[in-house]
Amino acid sequence: MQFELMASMMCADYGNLEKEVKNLEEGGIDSFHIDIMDGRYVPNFAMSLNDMRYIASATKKPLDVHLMIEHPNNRIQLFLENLRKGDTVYIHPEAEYHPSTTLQSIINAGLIPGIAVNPGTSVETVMEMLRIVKKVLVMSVNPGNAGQMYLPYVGKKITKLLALKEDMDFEIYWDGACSADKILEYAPKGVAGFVLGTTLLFGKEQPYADTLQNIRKLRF
Ligand code: S6P
Ligand code: MG
Repeated sequence: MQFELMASMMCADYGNLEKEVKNLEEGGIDSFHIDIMDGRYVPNFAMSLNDMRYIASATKKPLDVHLMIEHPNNRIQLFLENLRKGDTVYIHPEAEYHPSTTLQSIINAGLIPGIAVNPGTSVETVMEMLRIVKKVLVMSVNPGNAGQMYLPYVGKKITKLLALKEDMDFEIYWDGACSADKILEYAPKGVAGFVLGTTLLFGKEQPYADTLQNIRKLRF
């Protein structure tokens, strides 16, 4: 079964970031998920521009940049100019007056445009944007923190999005409290990738390579 695994780098050990990137890369991670926060759109500060720049310099794997900031269009160039073809930038539509303008800036920079959909945001609210983006990051926890509980009502939204993805030409990604049983349930249904944080990947006794291999060996 084909699916992507992304490492949520806000959960990494910042005392050993170079080693963390290397171990994840050697362990077979597909991309690095970068949670950028401004303390306003979400009640936390996680990663910022310099963290993203460092990880971009430390790996050739794609970056998956999740902007949890108010009015990203005001500062989007700072991020775009430090990214490469094949990297993705997600915005939260609620954080922007004109999200389609911001998505166009991402497209114009040659990057992959995405939206992040909060647990309380309906598919109907973002319907027109589904025509513009290539990726939809479904938040199965409220944005802002790692280590939260999965919100089960998000499952119905994923079912709705799965029914639309072929016609509207986008892929669905999972972000928040991702466990092996979620991958077992949703990869066969067509969810293209999963962000791995404290639930499955970080802060465990197990080396990243073993965890990632065990996920790839899941019996669907
Ligand atoms: C949350 C953020 C996520 C988390 C990730 C952590 O605001 O967008 O990317 O870092 O979900 O995973 P976990 O398994 O600790 O919930
Ligand atoms: Mg995220």
